[in-house]
Amino acid sequence: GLSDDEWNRVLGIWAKVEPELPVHGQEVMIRLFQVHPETQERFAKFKNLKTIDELKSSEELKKHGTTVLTALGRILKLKNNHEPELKPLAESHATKHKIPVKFLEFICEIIVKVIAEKHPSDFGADSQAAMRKALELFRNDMASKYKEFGFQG
Ligand code: HE6
Repeated sequence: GLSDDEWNRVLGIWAKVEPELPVHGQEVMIRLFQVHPETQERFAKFKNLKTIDELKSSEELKKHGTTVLTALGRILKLKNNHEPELKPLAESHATKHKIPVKFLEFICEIIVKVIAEKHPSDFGADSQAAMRKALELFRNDMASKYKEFGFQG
């Protein structure tokens, strides 16, 4: 798990992200689709958005980015006790969307980069390391829940 200091760093930067969650969420989704186009294919409602302009002007994509980061924020705030919140997310992503753990790795890496770009003076090396650790915990626990739901990920 993470130390108290590490959780304080994670939740401290998250408090700066939250007032502009839709902007961060939109950027994360667009970046995910650009860097890993195979992830975009998983979304029936987004796979037809071809150009960067189409991605940027999609209110639905912005809304989805907000949904994703809201869910992640809830999980982070539960620190090491995220099981009840994580379980339904693991279930839908394992059995319904069938999203490989690799794709979760992709989005986690992009989340760190987007936060680092938007908050350069509040997200130093120690905070980035703490966030990476929190996201790794999230992914590992998603991966083990995936297995419980019979998805190898
Ligand atoms: Fe997904 N997702 N997601 N997801 N998701 C979500 C929270 C998805 C995610 C990573 C989702 C995904 C494909 C997520 C999804 C729907 C992810 C919520 C709350 C919902 C929802 O309630 O609608 C992470 C890290 C978090 C917190 C891919 C690819 C990745 C990497 C759908 C295809 C799909 C859907 O609704 O179809």
